[in-house]
Amino acid sequence: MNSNKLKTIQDFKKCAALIVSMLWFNCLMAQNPLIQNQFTADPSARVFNGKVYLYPSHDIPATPGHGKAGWFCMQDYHVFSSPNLTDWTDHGVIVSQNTVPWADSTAYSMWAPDCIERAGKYYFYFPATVKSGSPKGFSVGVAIANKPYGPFVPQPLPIAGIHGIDPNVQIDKDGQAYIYWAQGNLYGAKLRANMLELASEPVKLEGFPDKGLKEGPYLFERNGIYYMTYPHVADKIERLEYAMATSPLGPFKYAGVVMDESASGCWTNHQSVIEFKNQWYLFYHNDDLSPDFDKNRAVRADSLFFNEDGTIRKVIPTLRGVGVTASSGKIQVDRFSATSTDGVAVTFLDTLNKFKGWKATLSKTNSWIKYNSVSFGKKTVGRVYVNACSATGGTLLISTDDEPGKIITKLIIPKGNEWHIVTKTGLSMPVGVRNLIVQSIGGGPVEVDWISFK
Ligand code: FUB
Repeated sequence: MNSNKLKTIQDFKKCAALIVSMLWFNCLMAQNPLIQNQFTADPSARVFNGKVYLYPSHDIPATPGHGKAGWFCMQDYHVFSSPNLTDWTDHGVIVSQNTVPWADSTAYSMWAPDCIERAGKYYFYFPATVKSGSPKGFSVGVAIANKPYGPFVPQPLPIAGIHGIDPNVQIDKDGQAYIYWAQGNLYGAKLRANMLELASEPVKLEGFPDKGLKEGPYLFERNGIYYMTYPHVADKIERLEYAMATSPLGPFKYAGVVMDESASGCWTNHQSVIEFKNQWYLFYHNDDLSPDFDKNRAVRADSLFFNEDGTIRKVIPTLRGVGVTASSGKIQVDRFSATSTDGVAVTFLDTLNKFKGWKATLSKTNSWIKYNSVSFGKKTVGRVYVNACSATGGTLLISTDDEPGKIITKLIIPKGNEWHIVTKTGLSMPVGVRNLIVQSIGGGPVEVDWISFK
């Protein structure tokens, strides 16, 4: 083959790969962590108008003159929404330390927020360091909007009577609103109907372990039981616990652990709990995108279940997270539901830019990865795309494991040091929601970034 012809073929292949990647450009992340284009923490999830809205803190790395090195650095809040817990939209900045009249715009301390709807208005509660006046430290402010994603207008002053962090607001069945916050221990008070002023003296909530920092209160009600969830340093770092009561301000009774301390050692955790389409979910955070610095966190979600007696079953954190993944999107198999363990490693694609995400390496014959709940739709014939790299060359078996289990294809990943999208058409496709299995069945190690079907 002459060199001109070869060049044309190479150009064509590059062009085809570019077009294929552009087709996936708009797909947002669906697994844990939920948001992978920025650091997010302290997730307060809410269901408004049939969608899930996520109000997290927004961690950023401190830079000289902006925030304190080695500490939390947060200057604003974004809001995200999802119709299905799989596709997330970033609605951008809703409140910033530069636009809150009473907040110190040099403090970078916009910590854990919350948002609630009352009579068609959305009230966004956030802690920040006060600019001047007494007492110094954290107060809690409110910003109001007509839509869950803003625009939010901050109130000129913080809520009188609250000094602390991590506001959480709930409206009880009788219409009475309550606000909770933390200041080493957990506090609560009634809110007036305007949602801007306390209607009762703050009380220290009772029934929690005496020792160890408690913060991040988040209350929800189910079947007449009020569940107060909170992070607590029972030992060295935070774990998520809960207590139960029969009224919104308690007294509470300690009921157990919702999530153990993070295996990665992330010092903080922070939670919210929602019911969405008949399933309960726990939102929390970890340090997935910044394993060497746990003040740059990333929010996650996993399913939460109750026992018959109303107690909460401990949630085991997963990478797979929640929601059904469309087979036509990028299925990030490194966010697996299960693996063979032996011969499977998950590492960053680019350690200099961790926002690019992860890859899975299947290094041994028969090593495998399972990714559950992929929606294949109704098409019975299709094409697979695998973004892979194999220095030695290898073969993948792609199948589904559930009844009726199905081999979709055997795919040869050619030898080479470059990542490329390997594709094969004319495949007999599974239909409906299936668990996907990717297995190495020969050759050498294969690195896989994502898989997709069209
Ligand atoms: O994000 C800053 C603080 O870390 C939060 O306010 C706490 O709940 C902890 O997550």
